[in-house]
Amino acid sequence: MDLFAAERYDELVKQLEYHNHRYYVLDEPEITDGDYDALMQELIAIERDNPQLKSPSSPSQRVGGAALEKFSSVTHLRPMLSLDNVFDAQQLADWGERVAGLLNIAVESLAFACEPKLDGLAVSLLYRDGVLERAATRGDGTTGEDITANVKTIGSVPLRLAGDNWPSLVEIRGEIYMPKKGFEALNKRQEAAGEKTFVNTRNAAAGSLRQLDSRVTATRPLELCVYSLGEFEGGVMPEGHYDTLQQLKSWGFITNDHMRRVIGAKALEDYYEMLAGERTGLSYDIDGIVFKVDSFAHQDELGFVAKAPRWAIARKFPAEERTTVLNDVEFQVGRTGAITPVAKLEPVFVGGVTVSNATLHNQDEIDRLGVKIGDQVVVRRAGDVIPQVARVAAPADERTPIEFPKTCPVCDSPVAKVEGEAVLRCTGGIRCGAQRKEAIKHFASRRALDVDGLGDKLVEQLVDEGLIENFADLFHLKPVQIAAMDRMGAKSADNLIKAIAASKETTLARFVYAIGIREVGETTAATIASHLKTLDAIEKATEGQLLELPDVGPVVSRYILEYFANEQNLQQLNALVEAGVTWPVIEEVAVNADSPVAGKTVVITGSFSLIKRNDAKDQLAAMGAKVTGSVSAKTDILFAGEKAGSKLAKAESLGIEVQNEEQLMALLNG
Ligand code: D41
Repeated sequence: MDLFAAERYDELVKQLEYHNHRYYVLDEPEITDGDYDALMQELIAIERDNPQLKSPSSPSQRVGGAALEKFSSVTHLRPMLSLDNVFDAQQLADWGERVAGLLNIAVESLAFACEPKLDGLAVSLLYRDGVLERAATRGDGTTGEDITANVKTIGSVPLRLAGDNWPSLVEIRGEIYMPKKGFEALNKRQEAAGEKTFVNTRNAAAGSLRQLDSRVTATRPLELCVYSLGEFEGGVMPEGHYDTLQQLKSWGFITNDHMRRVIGAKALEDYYEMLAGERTGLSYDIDGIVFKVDSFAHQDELGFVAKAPRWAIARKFPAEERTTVLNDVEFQVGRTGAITPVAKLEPVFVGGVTVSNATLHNQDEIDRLGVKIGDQVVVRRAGDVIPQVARVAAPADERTPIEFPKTCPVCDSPVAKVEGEAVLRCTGGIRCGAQRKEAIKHFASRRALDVDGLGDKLVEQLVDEGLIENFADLFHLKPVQIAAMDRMGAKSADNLIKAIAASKETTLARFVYAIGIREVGETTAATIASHLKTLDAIEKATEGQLLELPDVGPVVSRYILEYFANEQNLQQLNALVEAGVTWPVIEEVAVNADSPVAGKTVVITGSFSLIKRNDAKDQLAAMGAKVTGSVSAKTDILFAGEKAGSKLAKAESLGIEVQNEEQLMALLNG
């Protein structure tokens, strides 16, 4: 090997790391972009001639590499928790009092860390012996996607930790976001290139990180701001949040320079007011303020409830509101025939996106708002929430009342209102084009039969062209028919045919969910499948049997009975089975009659961090418990997770034994 090359290589790596840090982290470059590029090109040339020199932490990774087929999934070493929210000063003060009370400390002397809540994507970076090994999205908190190649292109992410005293393994967590300036520049570039622009900084950051080609990510103005530690081995943990951020800074990360350590509850509110005032002047978007109990000893003592730590809280900014004009109201027909009035608004930029449609829900909501067409209305939108009409700002001089149609706007069938329901429904059933489309979209959706590549637009077109009228027709589509649709070619048609064939192998739970019985969501479908075990048994189930099932009440059982009493539905199901839709046989599980819950009636409510509620239900049932859906005098134990709500209150008022997640896990683990 060329010794000179090896020496020069090490020197270049050091120089590039140094200048990278000066440029991206300190914002104080010492050399021009051109000089930096020249060093990078020299490095890349040496790597090309001496591939054995190139390491995974080489600065050349910053420019991106070969595109991936797809992201692989990553299980986090420790779950990435979420943040609970509060929305006003009182709730924030209550939180401060509550944590101080739990710690047995006067809130006036408790130390908190305060920082802006960046509006980006939470990520986890794993460093082994100081080298960035893996970067992953938060995902659902337990598993995320491996985005290592993309993250390496972000200039402010150290590929190797600076300084020393780093632990042998450390997981560092933070937010990847796009600063406002970079976002505007990116959108200008996109527009000039005839590419799609992004509606807000968060979507732009997400879209840029989700690129399979890291060379594209390398061109996007992303930043990382770090705020916590996950797994930590072979080193000395800092004592609290504030110290952690100092440590992270010394390792070469950017931390938020608005972070403050304060004492007492009053300071929390002061900090909120101060930063809320500076919000628009910040170089990045924030959607609230995060408050954390500073000391790790205190954090450990407080622990967490379900998925969120007790020791942290986000105070969200109020939903943004804007005034615009209600130009018209259109009526949309959903999968079950529900007719929803949709407000057609003069487009208005609110909460980070341009809004031109908002749901008006139903007649009751329209009456409550007292809104008529032509009025000035206030539109509200917070974060990812669906835009809403909050109230009438000013009635128009000439106002047109909103009138619900007498017949379905799609199929002209009569509409009906059921006693006790606020919604109006089309009575056309599957004969209604809108209901048919929605039903087929639902049938093919990810959580149902999961037909990859069968998007909403394509379903609409296939129905409009008369190629599919019911679920089973999907399985008889020919490649040439699909290839004739918009934006489809022979290759994509072929892929879709394969995906449709693959979707035939499903589970009974997915199948029951897919057929779209009213009020039967994923959870209820899974319950029905796991208890009744065969489609035949489900078809023949009596009201009594259905009411025995957890979470099935009189309304749901009536819909199930109605569904299977309908001859057309039964023909549909037969046609699907004949087309080859199958699922594995559900085995009988042995019931353990000696467990502490054998023969007991239990209810499980709220959310849990270590187990899915349905899995807990199945395990409890296997231990001989009767798991039911509502708390009554007959209930023996309520297992309550986070946000347990009314069931917990009822159990307490009835004096029923309540157990928390820890106790549940201890029970399940024997
Ligand atoms: O700036 C943020 N978006 C932010 C998010 C922050 N400053 N701190 C955070 N702290 C946490 C805990 C307390 C769980 C370590 C967070 C988040 N979590 C978070 N972001 C997305 C989910 C959770």
